[in-house]
Formats: sequence, C-alpha cells, structure tokens
Amino acid sequence: MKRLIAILLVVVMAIGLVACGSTPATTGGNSGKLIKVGFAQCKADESDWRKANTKSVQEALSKENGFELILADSNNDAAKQVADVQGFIDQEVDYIIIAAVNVDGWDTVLGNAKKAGIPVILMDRTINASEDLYVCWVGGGFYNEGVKATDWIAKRFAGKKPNIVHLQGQLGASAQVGRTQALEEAISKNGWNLLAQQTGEWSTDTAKEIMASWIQQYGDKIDCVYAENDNMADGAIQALEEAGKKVGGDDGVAIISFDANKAYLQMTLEGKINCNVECNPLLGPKVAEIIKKIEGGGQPAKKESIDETAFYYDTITQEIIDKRPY
Ligand code: GZL
Repeated sequence: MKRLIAILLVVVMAIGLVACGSTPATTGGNSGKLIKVGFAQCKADESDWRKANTKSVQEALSKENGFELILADSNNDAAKQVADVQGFIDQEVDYIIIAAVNVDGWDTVLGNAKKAGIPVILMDRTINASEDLYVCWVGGGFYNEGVKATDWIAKRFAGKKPNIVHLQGQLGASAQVGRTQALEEAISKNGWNLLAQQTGEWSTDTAKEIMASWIQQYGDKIDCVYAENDNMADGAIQALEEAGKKVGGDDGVAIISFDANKAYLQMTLEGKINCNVECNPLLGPKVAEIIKKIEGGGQPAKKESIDETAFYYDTITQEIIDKRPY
C-alpha cells in the first residue's frame, strides 16, 4: 500500500515536472523570463559557412528577442559535444539546439533530455537516432546538393571518364556523408575515376596541403576537384595555381564547391570555381520561429529543409552575387 502511494506520489510529481520541463514554466512571451537555450555548435569557426551560421543563431536568439543563449563549442570533438549537451540538461535549460559533429552516438544523452522534458532541435546536421528523441530538424539536403554537383560533372565531361580528386568534410558529419554518397554513386554509375579521396576537415589550409601532395602524385592527370565546402575549394585552387596549373573556366581543372558564400561566388564569377552548390547558413530565424511555435503550444514539422540552388561560372552575374545575404 505504502509503495503504491509512493509510486502515485512520484507519478504526480513527474507529471508536474514534465509539465514544467516541456513547456518552460514561463516564456519570453508573457512572463518576460528569457527562454534559456543551450546551443551545441560543432566548431564555431571551422569554415566561413559555420561562422555565418553561428552568427545567425546568436542574432536570432538574442536577449532582445527573449532568449538567453548558451553556446558550447565542441571544437569538432564528438565526445565533448555529447558532454556539452549533458551539461545543458544538468543546467535545466528550456531548449537544446544541436549542430552535430557526428551522426552517431546520440541515443543516451537525447534519452536523458527527453526524460528531463527538454525539447531538442537539430540544426543543419542530421543524426542517426530515433526520431522520437528530438522535436525536429532544419537544414539543407546534403545528398541532393551532391547530385546537383555530379549532374554538372556529367555535363562537363559528357562521354568522358574524368579523373577526380575528392576533398571530404569532417568524416562522420552528415554534410560529408550526403555529399560523399552522391559522388560515389555517380562515379560507379558513370565509370569515372576517383584518383584520391581524403578529409580536408572543412579547412582551407588542410585542403591546400593535401592538394599539393596530389599534384605531386598525379600532375596533369587531375581533371576535377570535388571539394565539399568553399574553404577547401579555395585551398585546392591555391595549390593548383602555385603549381602553375590552369584552374576552372572552360579548360582548366574543374572545381566543384559547396556552401556558396559570397566571397566564393566571386571566385565562381571569376571562373575559378565552376559549380558552387548553395547551403544556407542563416538558420537562426527558423530555429527561433520553431521555439516560439512550441512555446505557443504548436508542433513544428519534423523535417524542414531549406531551399537551395547552385551557381555556375558561365551563368552567374555580379548582380546575383550582390543580392546574396551571405
Ligand atoms: C553544411 C555544413 C558544413 C558546410 C561547411 O550544412 O554542415 O559545415 O558545408 C561547414 O562549410 O563547416
């Protein structure tokens, strides 16, 4: 009997707690209490894209907008990022945003967040975990981005079997997984040659080093560079130019890039990058909107992918670039 009363008591308290946990006791809306949000970023300055993304979240989830944002930078250490999220749970934040370093390793900590009644929003990167462990995901379609790029390669090298070198993003990041999958599928479908493949960690300098060694190894055999972000494409271009190789245009080493940050769209207009596939970093306002929707008792869509396009050296204009928000 005593145990039953105890259990009942616990259940009542738990319901009370969950009620407190899932809909923060007070919202920025009517009580003026700031909505406390833990933001687990992968590496805040890993690329121009990531810097724009971090800024977008900080601006949208500002105090003026009713938020208290706590940024945890995992420096691309997946284990640290999981610990950062556990830290947010222990701090009893109202919401958690995650831009996952790695697709795997999330079940336990997201289970803890769920038990604590803290809604989790995945931003940009997807993860391999059961969907009931997070409220929703918002971001770009990485596989489709890759298909846009391989479609361009198929057109440029129609009837040929180009030799491709592949600069991958950080291994295990969903952006890398999707863009790599699209390339590997196109290579096997079209019989293209993958000369070399290595992670450039999203970094210009790392990509430049790797590209310099590939130029040593393969010289003029390289027909195309598939770089999984703008910074790595830039590194590859620098190495090629320093080796006196013709880059981009109609007859240079073809350069594929992803992100389409403004500075690199300028390089696309200059013909140095042939195809630049957009990936929009300005996800802050969308995340703020989702939180406010939940605060208002609404349920956001489970998946929200942002529209994306691609830019080509032979069709882009200065006017297009000048209108770009990032
Ligand atoms: C893509 C994002 C990737 C960018 C890189 O959405 O995850 O991470 O392509 C960034 O530039 O670092």
